[in-house]
Amino acid sequence: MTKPVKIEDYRVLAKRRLPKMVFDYLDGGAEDETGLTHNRAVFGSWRFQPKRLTDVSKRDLSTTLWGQSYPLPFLIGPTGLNGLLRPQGDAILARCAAREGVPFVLSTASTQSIEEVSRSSDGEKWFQLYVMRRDLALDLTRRALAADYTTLVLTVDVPVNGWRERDMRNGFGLPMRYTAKTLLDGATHPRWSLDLLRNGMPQLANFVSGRAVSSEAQAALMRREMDASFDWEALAQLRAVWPKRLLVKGVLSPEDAARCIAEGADGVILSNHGARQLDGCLSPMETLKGVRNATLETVLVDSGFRRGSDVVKALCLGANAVLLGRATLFGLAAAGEQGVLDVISLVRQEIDRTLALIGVSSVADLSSELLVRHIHEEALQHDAV
Ligand code: HOC
Repeated sequence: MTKPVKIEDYRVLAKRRLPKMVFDYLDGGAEDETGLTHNRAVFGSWRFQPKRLTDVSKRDLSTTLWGQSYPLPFLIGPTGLNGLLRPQGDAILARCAAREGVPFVLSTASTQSIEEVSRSSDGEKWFQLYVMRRDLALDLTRRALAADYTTLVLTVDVPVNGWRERDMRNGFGLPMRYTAKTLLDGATHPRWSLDLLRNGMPQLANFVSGRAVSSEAQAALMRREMDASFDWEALAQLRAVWPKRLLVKGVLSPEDAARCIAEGADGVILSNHGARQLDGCLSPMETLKGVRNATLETVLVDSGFRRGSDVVKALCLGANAVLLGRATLFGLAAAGEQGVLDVISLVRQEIDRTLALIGVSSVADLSSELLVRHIHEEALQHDAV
């Protein structure tokens, strides 16, 4: 391929470099994967109605979160097992985010430890929490606090694990089982296998043995034993022990968003977990405007963002910023640190160009008046906005 010019090009390169089972883990969704298609299709249901004859010669992409200005209206969201895509994947992502002046969110399911990633960059880091057991969650929370993570992101859309049929068919799971099929998969992707053998084995060994998180947390995580009893009362208890900013991720309704804020959260992240949990649910884009009407607090959003224009649409509908998941991971898998920086640069340029083309010179001036909803697919007739 000649030089990649869009995120999808990085996806194609990632697919080439990764063994099928690793790519499928990254790319796949739950059950019939209708959520993956829906998350993308929904962006097309809003069309821009540009303003003309406005001065867009200078454009400002910065956004403000809790009174602090960030140069870009997107950050790098939490994703698990990034060391499978590239050795030290999370440290790379954290460094790239720091270089661009945006936060990086470390997943509980990282192949590196909370402390190691903290040491790897001096940028702003947030920690995403899965609650497997309450005592383990408390332990992770204390470690994140001690390691200077500024924000805790509590994920609430995994009371049980999503049913990921690609992973089941491929026999993808940890610890990795070595079968003729998995060995052949690795052997036919030698660049990935050699990189892992040369640079990734200590990290993976730490992950599998539990030294990356904690052995108990790791074992529970690998069995995906989530605490399905975690409720509003548990959220209040977590709020009481975490003194810094707290965000709740996985919210999809205005009522839940308003209640999170009432319980003391500093904001919500609207998400359907990149269509990896409940296949038949709404895209967070469809609930964004309703949530914005329900709260004045910070509203972030993820799931399916692949274009700068997608980010601009979310900002028009009231999001304060967007989290990128697979987009930066495609860059990481395809070309390591440079790939992540290239993806960030592409999205930045696309946002900048979109602003100019819709006649708006700053992210702060975006509003829903710039969008017209144009439902052209039967699948999109459920309009929750
Ligand atoms: C074995 C642990 O958020 C996802 C990630 C977390 C995966 C953890 C897997 O894919 O939903």
